[in-house]
Amino acid sequence: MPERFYITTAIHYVNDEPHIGHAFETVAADVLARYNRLFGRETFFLTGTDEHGQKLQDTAVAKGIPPKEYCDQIVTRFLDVWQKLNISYDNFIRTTEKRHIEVVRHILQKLFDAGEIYKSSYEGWYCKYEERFWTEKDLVEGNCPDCNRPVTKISEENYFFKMSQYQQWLVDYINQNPEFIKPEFRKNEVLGYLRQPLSDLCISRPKSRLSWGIELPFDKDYVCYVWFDALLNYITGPGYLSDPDAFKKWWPSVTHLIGKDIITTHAVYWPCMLKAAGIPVPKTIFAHGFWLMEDAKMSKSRGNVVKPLDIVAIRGGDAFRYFVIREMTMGQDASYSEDAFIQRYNSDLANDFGNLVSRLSKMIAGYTDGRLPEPATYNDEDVKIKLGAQELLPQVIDLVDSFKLNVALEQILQSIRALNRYVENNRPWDLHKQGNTERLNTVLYTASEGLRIAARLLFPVIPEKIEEFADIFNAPIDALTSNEAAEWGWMKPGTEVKPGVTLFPRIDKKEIKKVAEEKAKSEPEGIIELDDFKKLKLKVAEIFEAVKVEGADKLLKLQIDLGSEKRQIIAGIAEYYKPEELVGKKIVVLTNLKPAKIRGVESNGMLLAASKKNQLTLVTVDDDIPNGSSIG
Ligand code: ME8
Repeated sequence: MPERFYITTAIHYVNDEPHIGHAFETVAADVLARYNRLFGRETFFLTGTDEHGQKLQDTAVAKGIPPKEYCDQIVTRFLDVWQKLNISYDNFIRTTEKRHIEVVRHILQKLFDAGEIYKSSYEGWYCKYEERFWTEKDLVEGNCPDCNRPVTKISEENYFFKMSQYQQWLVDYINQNPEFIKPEFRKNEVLGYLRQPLSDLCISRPKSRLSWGIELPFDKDYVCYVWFDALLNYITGPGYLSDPDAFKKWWPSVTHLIGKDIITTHAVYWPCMLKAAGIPVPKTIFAHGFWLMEDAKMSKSRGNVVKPLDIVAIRGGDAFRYFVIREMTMGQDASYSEDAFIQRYNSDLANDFGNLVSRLSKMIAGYTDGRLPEPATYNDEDVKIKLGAQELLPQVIDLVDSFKLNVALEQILQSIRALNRYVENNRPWDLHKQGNTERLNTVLYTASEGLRIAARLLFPVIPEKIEEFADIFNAPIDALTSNEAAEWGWMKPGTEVKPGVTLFPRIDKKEIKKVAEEKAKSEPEGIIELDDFKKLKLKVAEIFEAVKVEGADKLLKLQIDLGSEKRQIIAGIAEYYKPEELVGKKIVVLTNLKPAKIRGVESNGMLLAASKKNQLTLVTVDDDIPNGSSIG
């Protein structure tokens, strides 16, 4: 029976477009899927989007469109990015699809009928952002322990899944199955979590509070908790209800590739849910680390979110894929910076690999009849190259199977560097001058065949470029990636070679700047996202003192009352208002502007005013609005 490989990513929330973290996860799953196909294993790759829940409902409401319509819009952005990154998923699942809703309702009913779900009243602290309840002791300084946002006390009737009864079973299972949670330190983290008593899981939300979800089959006043819904995508995808034979084929030989922040839902809730439903648990859950931006956490409020398409615009999808896979030790965090990207691309792809391809193909064109020459007898150095190339495949299989994708790439690049040294040592240009055709032919063949074997193993990471490579050596990509092509000697002497293609033109910093400027020009001017506007903290303030700034005709120094605090701001309004006219006015102030010194005087905020030619009027609000009220 052939070996099988089923890989999933987390399904991504569609409340925003994909960032480098989402893209890394999807590329990494794609690379694993493509390697497994290359190793001759039957493979199924599932990815998709998580479309229910509070965050999504809130975002759609804020944009003024129905949630499903909003999901339809954002999902196209995900699909666009996945297409540009060459993601070869076998199935894309959206949790709003009928096939998934049926599975969720089926499992809920099954667990309800089996007495695994009960109704109870509950009082707890609810974090709207994380969409989950916390107990008093979980809170950190009164806030959500996960995201540090404020929580609200909620008391309501809900449905609960009897998760607590599976605690001991789960601990034993984790201990007995070292393949289940990876890397090892994450396994220990989960076991640490399971040292505390496990609670039952609240799996419903009353429709009065949240309507955007899958209705419980046994109570139409409730929808399903978004995580209970989302996790089930992994069984919907391969056909749990729609195609039981396919499901049996793929399940449970599944690897869930997820980020470190969602390990508890995957390694605790999910196996308990499956156990209760009588479905075997997944083979492996692998938690990768996070992408940081120049060592800092990415966040919208910091404005440092790395968008994959900005990098793709520089040198295409393959350059992005190579960078993220080479740069991240799976399991650890990694950091993006433009310098690191340029450095990695130029040294590995442009210099080591791209240069060798172009030099070799040119030498074959220049020193032979444009065809791959017939090698004569191999000397020790040639044999070493051949053996190195033959050892590469088993090494890469081992590394890929243990999720060491960055090491696998380094191994392949080392073999390419060895080929570069081999060409330098054997100096085909001198052999050509000397008329030593036998040796010249052997060197050119050995270097080309070594390069082809390495390039074949780069296919899962840079598929588009390896297709171009295959074209240079006149091999259709399907042939190059077939099992037979793993063998030394597969490329036959006499094969026509196309010379001089530059697979990876070098990049410099100036060029990146130009690409960014062109992108900025092509975007509609002045359009901002709602989230950009939300960054502005506008508040009502009352002016209680106003004086002129000495030596500055246009400036007034204002003392303002923001309810919870008093501040000083400097405003260029002296030509339009006398200081005494201003006292008592309720104005609108941008409060989170970086403090600045204007003519040596501290200004902490900025007032809003309407202006046209020689006119200026302050933006004011009615007197009965309390100082400090938010605007927006
Ligand atoms: O958690 N670096 O969706 P999501 C690397 N819908 N990975 C990152 C990251 C970063 N900076 N930020 C996020 C959800 N991720 C749920 C999953 S699965 C049944 C439901 C990863 O869109 C994150 O860890 O917030 C997760 O694996 C994935 O991106 C989707 O995150």
